[in-house]
Amino acid sequence: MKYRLYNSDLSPFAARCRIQIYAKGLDVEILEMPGAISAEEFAALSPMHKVPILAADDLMIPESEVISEYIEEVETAISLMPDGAEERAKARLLARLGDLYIMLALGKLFGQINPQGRDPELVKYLFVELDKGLGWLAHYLDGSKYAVGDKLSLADCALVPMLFFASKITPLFGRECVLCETPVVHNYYTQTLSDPAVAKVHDELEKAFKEKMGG
Ligand SMILES: N[C@@H](CCC(=O)N[C@@H](CS)C(=O)NCC(=O)O)C(=O)O
Repeated sequence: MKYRLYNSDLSPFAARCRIQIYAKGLDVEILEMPGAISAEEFAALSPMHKVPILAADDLMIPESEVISEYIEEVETAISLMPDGAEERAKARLLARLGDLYIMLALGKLFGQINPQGRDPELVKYLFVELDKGLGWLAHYLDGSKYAVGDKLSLADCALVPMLFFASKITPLFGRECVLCETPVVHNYYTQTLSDPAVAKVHDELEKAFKEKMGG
């Protein structure tokens, strides 16, 4: 199978797929958007026009969660799913919890970074939502190195990029270390960074964030 990932180094959703790709050692051509192909060519790949998109030969797969599940099903040599049904449910729950309750709030906060035109009521509401999401994540983390046990899983691929953004964005609103306020989440985040695939993507995120935000 020939793979291409339409990527943005700054996208937490694309970062999720890259952690998985690196951890599995897959041969994937990574195309940085915008720029790798024209906007018209990109628009023709999927009606959502969002990165990431995985091209697997001629099959175009959008949506990071769907890409991850697809890769997991076809590239089985190294598994990023836990062994038992209970642990698998937990991995899926944590990734979903991150998507629905952490990343959604962070994505909207991203749109409020510029103090000019910021909506203080909306920001207040989004922080309530983010705190709820982080609290729910804390509830399910058990102090293991990874989200589920002692092995990297799709849950970590989803969560680490989100926590990176939480750590970078919230100080711009005066919350210096939102992760430190939830120690179990902070410990999880820092411990997971010792994983080579996670560390590589974390470096890519740092670099892309610096280029975009200048610091
Ligand atoms: N639910 C999607 C979200 C993808 C997404 O929002 N990607 C952003 C970059 S972080 C994007 O391409 N935005 C461009 C747009 O919305 O036009 C996923 O999980 O892949």
